[in-house]
Amino acid sequence: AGTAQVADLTNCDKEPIHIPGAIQPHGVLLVLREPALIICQISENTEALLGSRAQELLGRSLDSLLPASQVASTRASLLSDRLQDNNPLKLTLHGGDRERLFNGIAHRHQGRLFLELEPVAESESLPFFGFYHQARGAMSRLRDAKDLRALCEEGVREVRRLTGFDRVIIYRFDPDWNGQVLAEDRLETADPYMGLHFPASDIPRQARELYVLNLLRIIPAVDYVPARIVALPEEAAQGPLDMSFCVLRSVSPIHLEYLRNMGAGSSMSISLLQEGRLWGLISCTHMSGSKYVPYEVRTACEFVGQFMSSFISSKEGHEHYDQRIRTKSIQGRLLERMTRVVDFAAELCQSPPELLELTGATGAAVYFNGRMTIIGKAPEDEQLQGLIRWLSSQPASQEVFSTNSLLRHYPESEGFKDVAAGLIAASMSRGRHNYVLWFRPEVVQTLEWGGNPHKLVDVEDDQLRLHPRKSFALWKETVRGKSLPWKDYELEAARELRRNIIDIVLERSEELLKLNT
Ligand code: BLA
Repeated sequence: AGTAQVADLTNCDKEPIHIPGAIQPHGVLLVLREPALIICQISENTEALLGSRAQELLGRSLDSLLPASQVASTRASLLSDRLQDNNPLKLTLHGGDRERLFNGIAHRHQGRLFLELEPVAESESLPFFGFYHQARGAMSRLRDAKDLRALCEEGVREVRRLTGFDRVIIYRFDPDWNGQVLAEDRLETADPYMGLHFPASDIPRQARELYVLNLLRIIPAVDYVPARIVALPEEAAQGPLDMSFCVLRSVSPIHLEYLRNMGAGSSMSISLLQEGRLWGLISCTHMSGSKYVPYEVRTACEFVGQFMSSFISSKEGHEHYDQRIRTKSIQGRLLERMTRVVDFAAELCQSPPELLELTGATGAAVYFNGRMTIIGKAPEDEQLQGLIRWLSSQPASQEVFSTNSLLRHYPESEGFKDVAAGLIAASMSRGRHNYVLWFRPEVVQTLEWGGNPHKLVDVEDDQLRLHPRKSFALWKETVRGKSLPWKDYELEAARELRRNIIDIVLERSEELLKLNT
């Protein structure tokens, strides 16, 4: 006691979110000692749901809360090695003046048996058959999606249809854990978040680690009052309760503040994994108040997430395959054009702009035998001369140099980062400093050219300290001076073009030699 750290904006990733010592109060958490199923820890909010005070329930057996007819089957389920297969247990508990039906969600973790009880509303019993039909339809639509974008669009539609959240987005992490919204299905009146980027700090490291293990989480009411866990003395002595796998786990107050600031009453998110890593999230928010999603519907959403995860790599693979095929055909056409003419350097910079398409650049320059030709958006001639002097003064190492942050290597590029924050430089010869250069602008500029979907409000407003819009602005700061990264196949295309040019040059000099002898 006394050493607990208060989480704030500077130490987000230190907050121990797996041991909050409390739950969200829409259900009750029990920790049971096997084999007698003695209640050794319990959340304080039992009076409303079970009709007795938590202190009265501590030390009693779960059996004493069950109708006689359910004791044997409940024990068999809970004491089984594969207890999770039986979730949810349908338990009738007599709480005070009446009986109530609960979904019992059980798991074991670190040798402890957890049972979480969520009251079942009359209206929510989705018959298995209806669920099966919905899931089957969803599966085939996800499987048939033609590419990653279609898969994500189908995914958000499906989850929104299953749950009725006001907004469902798919959020993909980049290699630095910043996120981008790839797909969105929302109430027409909600702000669009499509295309926005958010910094890694919005979902800190320990949360991302937890979400790899535990695939779905829900916050039905962001204004909830947490219910603390009370324990028998000998239990309390064993240290804090690890709630990594609890569905009722109380969530980070900082995140709750974030949600409230964005006007959300409720939130749910589902992990999307690739090769054991968090690839992205399906994130749902409800703007019109709180929203509880029944266990069966959550399970259906978790399935949608797992299906999506299993299709992502093949859909992404398709996309890369298509792009590779396109690159090949551009390469073929460029080669054909170069061999046809004497001045291939000039030809490379003629329209159609295949040289740009080859690497997905917005500008390029070819510097050959002292002559500069450019295409698209490129730095001024003097700036290019300076860049080439710098490139050729570098220790001769790579034949193709590339970066998405030229500023970091060459601070003089500050003056032209709006056209060349990213660079590929293919060197054609050692002595003569012949180069093909490709450029990309700062990513922030790309966004604005691409039509920023969101008119930013004044981000200095204190209310926005924690807000997606503020996050978007923060993310923009972190990518100042950087371009979108070059993809592997784009770099490979640059290397291939370099080999082609060297071949042509060699061939021509041999022809010249023959003529001269
Ligand atoms: C968790 N942050 C999350 C989660 C999401 C986001 C989806 C998962 C929990 C959930 O399902 O609600 C972020 N939600 C977003 C984003 C959008 C959205 C980007 O709807 C955009 C539309 N968060 C911050 C900062 C900190 C922070 C600055 O912005 C820390 C200082 C913390 N976010 C934080 C923590 C969690 C979190 C600690 C984990 C919550 C938990 O599981 O306990």
